[in-house]
Amino acid sequence: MTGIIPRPVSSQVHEGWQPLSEPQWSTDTALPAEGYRLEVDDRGIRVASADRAGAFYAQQTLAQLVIDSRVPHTTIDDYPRFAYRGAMLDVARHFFPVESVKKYIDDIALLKFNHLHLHLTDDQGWRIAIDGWPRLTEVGASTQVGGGGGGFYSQADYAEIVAYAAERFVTIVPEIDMPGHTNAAISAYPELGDAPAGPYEGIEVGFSSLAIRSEATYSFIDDVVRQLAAITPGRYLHLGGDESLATTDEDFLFFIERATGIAAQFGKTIIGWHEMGRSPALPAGTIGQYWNFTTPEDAHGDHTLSFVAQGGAVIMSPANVAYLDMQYPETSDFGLVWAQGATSMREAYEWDPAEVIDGVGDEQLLGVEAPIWTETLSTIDEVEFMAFPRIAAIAEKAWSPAGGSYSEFEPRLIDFGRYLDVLRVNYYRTAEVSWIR
Ligand code: TNX
Repeated sequence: MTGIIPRPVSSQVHEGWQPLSEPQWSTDTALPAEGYRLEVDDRGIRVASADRAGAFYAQQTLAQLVIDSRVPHTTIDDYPRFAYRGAMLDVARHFFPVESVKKYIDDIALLKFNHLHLHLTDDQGWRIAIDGWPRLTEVGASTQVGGGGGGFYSQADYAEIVAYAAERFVTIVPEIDMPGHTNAAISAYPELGDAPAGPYEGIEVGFSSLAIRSEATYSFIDDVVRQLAAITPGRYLHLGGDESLATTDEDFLFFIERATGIAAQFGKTIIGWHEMGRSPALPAGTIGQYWNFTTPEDAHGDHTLSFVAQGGAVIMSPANVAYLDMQYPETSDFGLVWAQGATSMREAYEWDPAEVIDGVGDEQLLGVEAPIWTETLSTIDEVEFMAFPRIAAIAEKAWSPAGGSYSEFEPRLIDFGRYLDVLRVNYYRTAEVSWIR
């Protein structure tokens, strides 16, 4: 068992230690995509992988094995369970400058995540410049939760983030949330909305809707999605679709068919929050992102199965275990508790993505994603504080084989804490973990 945190534990026996030296790299196309073999013995350090991502992950593992410039003798065969291993950062509720996003990319790359989903728009802010729609940034980007100004990315900023991520084998997945969560866009261009909107800096959800029966809405979506597709080399575009409580059912279905139809023309695979699966008219292959609980309530499971029935797959983000903005069990100054209360380290670890929804097993799963929403988080330090260490549990769900045990995971977590200390990544020293061994 290697796991997402590879540091050796006492149950593993090592014959010896090697001084850290330049590994010998080789390509072995028989190895799985993104996988690697790392061997350390008397002869030195050898890495084989089928692709460059695998070599990068071997390097991440190796860095975590080093103690006092030495590496334990070991053989590690490692490869991912899922192709899509995501983290999500909400840059709409609070704006995070480019440098902060880069820091988070570094952070998630430690855990072999390969996608960063950027939640770019919401009621409280519009964060990406769109040519021809200057008020989106002049007005729509000027707000955030609690006030204090907002911010946005120019398309050049966005390209810089995309390039930085690519160097770490992370693909950016941009999200424009619609038809709800659109107050910022409507405050910039009132004709886009069903009701007039002013700036909003609170944390309620579900009160805004684009004007569903107006053609202007669809020219807007066409412009936004075309420009975003052009600056996004990755395969996916996320179109939201969650919590559209201010849109009637009939309008929602009409809207989803139109909006996804527009986006599909730009050659991207669409991702939507699982409510989008209410529509029976999704472009083939559309991916559903499930956010309800590990025991699905009401029709949430059925809406998710609808993506599978329409030729797509599922990304698992059950809020009660994978939402990193949920509080830890001891009180913390940050975070929310709506998803069945606080989430312990153990709870974040003890679930299986293939056992959440009947009919959504490994075959139907594209992967797993750990979102962090930022209503209560305004700096990257605070984001790290909530995300780490629980994000390591979700990374392990995404990367490692099913069936790991928490008692085996916890000692590795303690080692990981030391590694985070060295790298100056902030994390919450939850009392559940005995950080000093
Ligand atoms: C739910 S579940 C949201 C977000 C909030 C988050 C806070 C879902 C797709 N959306 O709008 O920020 O809860 O935890």
